[in-house]
Amino acid sequence: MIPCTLYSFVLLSFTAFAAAAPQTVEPGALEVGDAVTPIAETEVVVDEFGVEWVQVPDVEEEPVERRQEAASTSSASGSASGPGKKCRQLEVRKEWRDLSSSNKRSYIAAVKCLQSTRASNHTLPNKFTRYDEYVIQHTESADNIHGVAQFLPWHRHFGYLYHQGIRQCGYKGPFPYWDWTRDTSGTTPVANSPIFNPTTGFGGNGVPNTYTVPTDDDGSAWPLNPQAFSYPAGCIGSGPFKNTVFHVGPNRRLTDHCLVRRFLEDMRPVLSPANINNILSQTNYDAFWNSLDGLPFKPDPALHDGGHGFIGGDMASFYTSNNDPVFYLHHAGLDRIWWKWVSTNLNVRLNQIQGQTSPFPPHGSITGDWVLPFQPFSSNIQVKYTMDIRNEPYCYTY
Ligand SMILES: [Cu+2]
Repeated sequence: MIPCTLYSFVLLSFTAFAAAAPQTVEPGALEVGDAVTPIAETEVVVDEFGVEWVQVPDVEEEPVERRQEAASTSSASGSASGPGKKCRQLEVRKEWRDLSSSNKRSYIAAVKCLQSTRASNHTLPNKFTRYDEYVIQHTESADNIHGVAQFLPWHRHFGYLYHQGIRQCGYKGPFPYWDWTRDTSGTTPVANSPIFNPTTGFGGNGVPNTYTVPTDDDGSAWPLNPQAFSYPAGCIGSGPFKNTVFHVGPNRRLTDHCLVRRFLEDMRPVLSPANINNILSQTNYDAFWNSLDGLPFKPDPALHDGGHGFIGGDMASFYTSNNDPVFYLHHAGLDRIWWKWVSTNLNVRLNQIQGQTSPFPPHGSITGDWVLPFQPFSSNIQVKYTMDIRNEPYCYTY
């Protein structure tokens, strides 16, 4: 993942992450727009694709015991060094609207490449694509990774696996995320966000009466939310995915269908700076993840499900929400909020994992050894190896 050609354009900058100074007192709430406490002076190298690579100073050898432990866990990256090893350089992820026009085009082209490449699993019928395989994996894991403490770790690793696929389809720019507050801090409808621009984004709203929701019982614990698929839901009427045929979903079905959306501006408050600052002010991991996760496990919407509910249609399908390519920007946005929260008190929070492992009794209690399910799509990985994005296989920052 290290680019072979690096520009000689070198910047010295103060970065958002760093080896933490001893810090045991909980700091005040972090404002959404704030940079995380600058600590170390770090070199940033910008490559020809516009990716900023933060050079990590003093990558020392891992203690032998830890290295062996890491080596015994199969690495999802396929690298020999294994998960948990400090990265030599970190890719800085970018908000969608901060990507260059050519990177936006290239990213969309890579998504369409996944959607037109035959699935790696050849036991699937011909029509199934590499993109569909990510949707199948989300479906298979869904009941074990939502409404639980491992929700954030699982989706972090899943986002990394998707980024690998996007890279294999030729995208070399920064991996994009969605900062909802850039849409909700003003008065412009979220639907007018550059994220949903028909030419430089992911296309817009559904066209009413162009999609009929299946009404059969799909046998799932979380049936389709009728509101998310109700009038004026429909096939998207613009953008690069307007004519794309998806083969998985909605929910636990296998049907050929268009990408369905139904924007719901009512979700605006849960995507607002005030709501996100409240999430960032939580003082332990259990309170933190609970504050960003709401429906269908809690009575009120929160940031995670609010983003799904705002877009509606496929994004609101519990099992197959990642049919909508915006899923990955939304979840990278959540991943960023998690990292922001951790960065505020690295000493305490970097390895802090607490909370239930099942939304139903007996709820269980998570530890770092909890195994996140990715088979047969990829290797399983333990929660403890997902906690630090500056470690392999992740190697990124925000
Ligand atoms: Cu999910």
